[in-house]
Amino acid sequence: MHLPILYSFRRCPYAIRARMAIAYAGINYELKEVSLKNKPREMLDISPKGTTPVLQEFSQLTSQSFVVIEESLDIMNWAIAQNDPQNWGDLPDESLAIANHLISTNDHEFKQALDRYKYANRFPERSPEFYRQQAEEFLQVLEMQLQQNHTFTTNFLICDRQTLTDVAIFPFVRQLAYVDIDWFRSSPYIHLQQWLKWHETSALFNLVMQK
Ligand SMILES: N[C@@H](CCC(=O)N[C@@H](CS)C(=O)NCC(=O)O)C(=O)O
Repeated sequence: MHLPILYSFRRCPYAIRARMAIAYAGINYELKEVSLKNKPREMLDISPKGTTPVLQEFSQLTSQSFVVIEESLDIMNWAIAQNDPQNWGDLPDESLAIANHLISTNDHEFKQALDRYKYANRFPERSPEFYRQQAEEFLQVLEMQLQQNHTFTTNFLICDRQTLTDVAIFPFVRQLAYVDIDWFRSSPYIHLQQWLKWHETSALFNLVMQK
């Protein structure tokens, strides 16, 4: 039997969330760490757009390549469709729209501001602080969400437990925090700081970051 292959780049936030969902679902897979500067031909052959992560699944019967999934969110959903032990995908109906909206804002507006803040020298039209303020609009939304969902240990974005939404967004907030960790730690986003700490000290995150 041919295990699914995940083409991944260790520090890529999209790849991190895909690896977390696959590990959470307990799926056995073969990890292929790629260099973004020198992407392997086998990966580009199945996914010419050339972004990580890419998941390749093989038919059980023929061992032929069977499904290629080129978007990290789709890989997360593929994983939890197979096994979802803590109901990451099982959200209260009224929360579904919020969850989708948060992930979409993360992947578009927030990601763009994050890149500009992180690589501010490539976007000299404005200061790093300007881009950070753009990103903070989303941090404020997250902070408000977290305030609403209390637990004893930490707060989560959608309800009183970790769901796919937390995992989909956390690697990006982590990236932003470490651009200037002193700023982040002294920022007013207290719940977000706790939430980030909870996720980055979790066994799951540390498992998928192992070298
Ligand atoms: N929408 C894609 C985005 C993936 C993505 O942009 N990954 C980055 C790495 S973090 C990438 O591969 N960039 C191409 C490159 O740097 O050549 C997804 O969710 O999987």
